[in-house]
Amino acid sequence: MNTRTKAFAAFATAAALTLLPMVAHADELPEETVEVVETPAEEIPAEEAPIEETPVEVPVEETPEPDPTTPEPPVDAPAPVEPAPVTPDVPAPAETPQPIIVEAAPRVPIFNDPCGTANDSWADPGNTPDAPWQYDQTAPVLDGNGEIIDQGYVYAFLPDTHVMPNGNRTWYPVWEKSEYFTDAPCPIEGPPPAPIFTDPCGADNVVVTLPQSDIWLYEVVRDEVGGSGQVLAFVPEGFVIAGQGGRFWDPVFEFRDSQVGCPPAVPTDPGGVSPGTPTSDVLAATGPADMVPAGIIAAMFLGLGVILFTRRRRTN
Ligand SMILES: [Ca+2]
Ligand SMILES: [Ca+2]
Repeated sequence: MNTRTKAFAAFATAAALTLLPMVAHADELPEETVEVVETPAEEIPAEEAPIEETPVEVPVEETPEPDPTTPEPPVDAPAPVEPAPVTPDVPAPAETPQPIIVEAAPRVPIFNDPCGTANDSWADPGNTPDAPWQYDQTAPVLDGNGEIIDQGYVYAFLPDTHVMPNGNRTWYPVWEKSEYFTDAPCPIEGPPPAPIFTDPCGADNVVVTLPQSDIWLYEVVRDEVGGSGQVLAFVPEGFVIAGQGGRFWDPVFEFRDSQVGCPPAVPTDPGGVSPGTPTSDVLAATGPADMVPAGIIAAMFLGLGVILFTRRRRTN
């Protein structure tokens, strides 16, 4: 037996001597001494067992370059879109320039007020460029008969580019035209031309002939009975009769029918003149003055007849 073998044999003997008593009293060990405490795997903190991640390489798919010679695939046409309602173009709001403030008052219009009312007028007084006042008037106010009861007024206003300091563009107060148009009547000298009256035979038939005049107006007023009446002469509105005042001439022109009857109508007889019917105005006259010449003529004819008869008797 060599040295190594002798050593191994000595180690084995010593070990056997140590383990034999333990094996002999193995059933005498308390059970709790051999209990194995198992630790649940899930209770092990993850950090106690870090897992080293291994990077995974993801292959990148390269996009092939388009071939210019290859025609592009057709693109699907987009779905029809419902047309939006057409709305008028609304221009973008432009910047509104600030109006120019006008502190100068407008000028007073020029009122032209001749006598009467027909030619009354007013004129724009004009303005300087830095105060471009404009002028207008309101319509006259009429009553139910169309007569002017209010001349209205004239007012001044500014264009949109200008404004008064108070923000208004219309000037107040306005110019009342009734204060400037006096309506002073124009005087007319009298007397007016007189009308002509013609009174033919018969009742209530006076013929009135009115004169022609550029100023005077006439109105015929007849009585209901008697064939009488009046003619009024007057001047138009806006005029006055000088020296008298008013518009109606005094006195009025009166007329009265004479009521003289007409002579009996002469009956027409194409076969001749009926005996006893007057054939002339002379014979028809019945007054004493008209009777004298007729009697004289009759006497002359009678005398001439007697003379001729006497001479014929003598000559016979
Ligand atoms: Ca006037
Ligand atoms: Ca008459």
